[in-house]
This record gives sequence, C-alpha cells and structure tokens, in this order.
Amino acid sequence: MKSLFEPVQLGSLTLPNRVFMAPLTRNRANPDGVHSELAATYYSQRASAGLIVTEATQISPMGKGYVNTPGIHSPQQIRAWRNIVDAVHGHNGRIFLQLWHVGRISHTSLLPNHAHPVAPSAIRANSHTSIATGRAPVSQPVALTADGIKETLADYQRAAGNAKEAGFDGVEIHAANGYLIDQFLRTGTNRRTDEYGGAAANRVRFLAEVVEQVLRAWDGKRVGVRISPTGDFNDMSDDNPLETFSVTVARLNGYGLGYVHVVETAQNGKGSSEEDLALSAHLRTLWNGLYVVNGGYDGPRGEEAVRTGRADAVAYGRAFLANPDLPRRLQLGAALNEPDPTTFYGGDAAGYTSYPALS
Ligand code: 8OZ
Repeated sequence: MKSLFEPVQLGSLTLPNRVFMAPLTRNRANPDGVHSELAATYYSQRASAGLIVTEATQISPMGKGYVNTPGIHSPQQIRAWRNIVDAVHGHNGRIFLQLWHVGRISHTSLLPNHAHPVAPSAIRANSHTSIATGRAPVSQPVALTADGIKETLADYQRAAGNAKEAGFDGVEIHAANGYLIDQFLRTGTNRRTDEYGGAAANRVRFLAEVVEQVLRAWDGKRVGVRISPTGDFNDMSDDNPLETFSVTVARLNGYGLGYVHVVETAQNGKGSSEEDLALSAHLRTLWNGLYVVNGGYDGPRGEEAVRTGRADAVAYGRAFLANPDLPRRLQLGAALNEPDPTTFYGGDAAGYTSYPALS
C-alpha cells in the first residue's frame, strides 16, 4: 500500500513525498516577464512539496496571454528563475518549470507590435483575459501557417534549453486548460485540414513534436505533460474526449516521459463528475509513467487516490497556495489556512508570501 507521504522515484530524482504543488498563475512578474526576489521567497517557502511545478511560463513573446506572467525567453527572465531555483534547492526542494504558449487566449495589447494571437484555426474564444487596464475579451486569432508551427516548435526548444540553464530539475509541458497545445488536441478548436488536423492521431502531432523538441534538452524522465481531458475552461470542447485523450496518452507512451498530470475537473465550479473520474481512471491504465492527478483533492481523498493506486501523486493548487507547509499539515491532519481569492492574481506579498506555516 502506497501513501501520499512516501517517496517516489522520478528517473534519477527522488521525491520525498507525493504531494505536488500544482502550477498556479499569480501575475506578479514585471511587465517584461521577469520575476522578483519575492517569487524566490514564495517558492522556497513551499520547498517541502514532493515536486513544485511553477506557474505557467511563456516560451516566447507570442506565447503570452495575461498581464505580468513570467517568461523563459530573455536573459533577464532566465537569471530571475535561476535565483528562484537556487532558493528552492537551498531549502532542499525540487522544481519543474511549466512551459506555456497561450495560443488564442491572448490580447493584441500583450503581443509584439500588437500582433493577433496565433491558434491552430482562426476561431475566437468566448473567454476573457487580464491586460494592463483590467479584464478584456480575448482577441481574434490567426491560424498558424506551416512556417509558424516550425517557429513555435523552435521556441519550445529554446525555452526548454533556457530552463536547463536556469537550473530547473525538469519541465512540465502545459497541454491543458485551453492553451495552444490543447487547442490543437481538441476538435472544438482544431479545424485544420493539414497533417495537424482531422483524426486524433493528427491533432496530437503538435504535442508530439513539442515533446520531441523538449527532449533535445532534457532526459525523458525529467519531462511531464499536463492535460485536461474534460476541461471546459477557455471555451474548450471535444467531440470525443475518450478517443482524443486515449490517442494522446498512447502517443506519449513512446517517449519514456516522467509523468502525465491530469486535471480531472471541468473547472466549471462543479468539481469532478463520475465521468471525469472514469475517463481519468481509463487513461491511467494506458499510461506507462507516473500518473499525477489534480482537481479539488483534500488530504483524505488524495491519500485514498494514492493508496488505491488510482494515482502516483496528487497536485494541490489552492491548498498549496495558502499553506506553504502543506505536506506536513496533510500528514498531521492539521487545520489549513483558507485561500483568499482576492489576492490570487496580481498584487504584492499579501496573499503570496504572507500565509503562515505551522509553528
Ligand atoms: C488562471 C488564470 C490565468 C491562467 C491555467 C495558466 O489555467 C492558467 C491560468 C489560470 O492553466
């Protein structure tokens, strides 16, 4: 019988427990996507996680979709991340960078020369983002050309190399929540008629090529992929999630990756349905690496998922945001600090580095 509080091996990396910190967008980098010292404090406070997955981090200027999110494409950004990684390692932690391209979920005011966002197909999302002046509907995207796809893949390769330069222990490819890779995967956003569209085997091609770029810099076990098979955030839909994501997971099996990280909730505020959990349980049977689940887990449900073998690890978002010492609290069954949604996105130390650990 496994427990949340037992170590697990991720290639050559020993994770001391299976309580992961989920990626959390916090919008506290500067307008150039460079983190401050405050982020080093925030992440190092949470170093007792089995694994920290950073907030989503844009691989290129075109990959940005929200105000004040960090990047991993400029020397200043890499230096700032290096400082954060050093702080986490100084507290005996392990940290993967989440590689992000938002695709159509962006706004012309955030992009170089007010460019339109790029996507597999020119379908605008019924969705909002945050820009310098506040909340705004996302802009009309343009469909990526064949050359545009090649350039984007090259951006992934550079960003993966930059993550290595910054000293990260690995990277997680963000293929969830309605961003660029997910837009390729699902039928609602992919109407392409070339080899990147149509059958599921074609829709998964872009993700597979991203993985291949990332593997030029990283050993497979140091790479995870995050998917959200039943997520509807960012106006997402798919005609057949079972088929789409079975083909996705089967294709990923060929690369010897460290883990898949499955967002099990639709993010419509309803939590995980029986259907969400059944699809996740099915994908687990198809997958040959570690299986990480996420979405509204508390301590007992997380422990049960690991004990029953439904998951190898559980990623906690809101709970980790509000409890820097979450693994210890879950193990003790201690009370948890309540997350404050008014300080999730943007702001300063309040609601970021201010949550107390148990004394
Ligand atoms: C919340 C706000 C902005 C971005 C995701 C990167 O859902 C995000 C995100 C979440 O994956």
